[in-house]
Amino acid sequence: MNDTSTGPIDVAALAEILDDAARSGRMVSRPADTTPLDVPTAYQVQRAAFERRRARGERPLGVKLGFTSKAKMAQMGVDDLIWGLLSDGMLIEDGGTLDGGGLVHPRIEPEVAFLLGRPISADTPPTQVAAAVAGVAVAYEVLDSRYQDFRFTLPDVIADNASAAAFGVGPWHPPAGIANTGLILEIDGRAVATGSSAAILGDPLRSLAAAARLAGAAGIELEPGWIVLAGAATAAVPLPPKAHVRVVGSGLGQVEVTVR
Ligand code: OOG
Repeated sequence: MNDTSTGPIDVAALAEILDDAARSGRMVSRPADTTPLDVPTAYQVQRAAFERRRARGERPLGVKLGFTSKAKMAQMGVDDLIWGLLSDGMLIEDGGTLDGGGLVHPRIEPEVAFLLGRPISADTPPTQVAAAVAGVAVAYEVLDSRYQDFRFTLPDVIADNASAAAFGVGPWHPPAGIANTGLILEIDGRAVATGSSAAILGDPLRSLAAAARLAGAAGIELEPGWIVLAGAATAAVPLPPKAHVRVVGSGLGQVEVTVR
C-alpha cells in the first residue's frame, strides 16, 4: 500500500505498531482512546498491517468473521460483525503445537470453517454462495487482542485484525449442511464450552455470504483454496500455557492443538 495516510490518522504508523505488537506479543494502547479512528480507516490499518506480513513472505489464506454470535457480541460488548485476514503463517497443522510464549493473553474458541472451491465476491448471489463451498471442517481460532484486558471499541479491534493470532482446521468433509452442528471445546480433556453452529448467524453459510460482501467491499475477492472461519459458536475461553485442546464437531471429527 502506498498512500496510507488519511486525515489525522497515520495508517502506516498505526499498522506498524500493531504488527510489531503481534510479532512480539506485547500490549499496545488502544488507538481509538487517543485518535478519532473510524471503521473504514480501521480496515485500512488492518490491511496495511497485513501487507507487512506479506512483505515478510506470508501468504493470504482466507478471512475470518468475528462477532457472528450473540454470545460473542455480549462477551465483548460490541454490536456489529467484523472481519479479518488470515495468512498461512497463522495456520497450525492439526495436532500441531502453538508457541504460547509469543502471545499476550490468548483465548480460544470453537468454530466451523469453509474451504472455497470457487471464487465468491460481493456480487455472488446468496443462492450461489453454498455452491462455492468445496469442504467444511471443525476448526478453532486463537484470539489474542493486542490491547490491555482484551477491551476495545469496534475500530480498535478491526485495526488489530479482529484479534486474529492462529487457527487450525480438522479434516475437510464434503460440503454438507452445517446449520446445526454441535461443537465441543475441550481443554486438557474437560469440556469448557459447548455450542451449536446455529449460534453463528442462524447458519454459518450466512457468515460466508457476509465474508464475501465485507471483503468484496474492500476490493478483495475470496479465492478458491481459501479458508473462511465463520466465527465462534460460543464465548472465547482463556488458553492456559501447556494446554492440550481438542474441538469436536458432530459429523465433522475433531481438531487438536497443544500449547507449548
Ligand atoms: C474479536 C474477534 C471475535 C469471533 O469469532 O467472534 C471473533 C475478539 O473477540 O477479540 O473472532
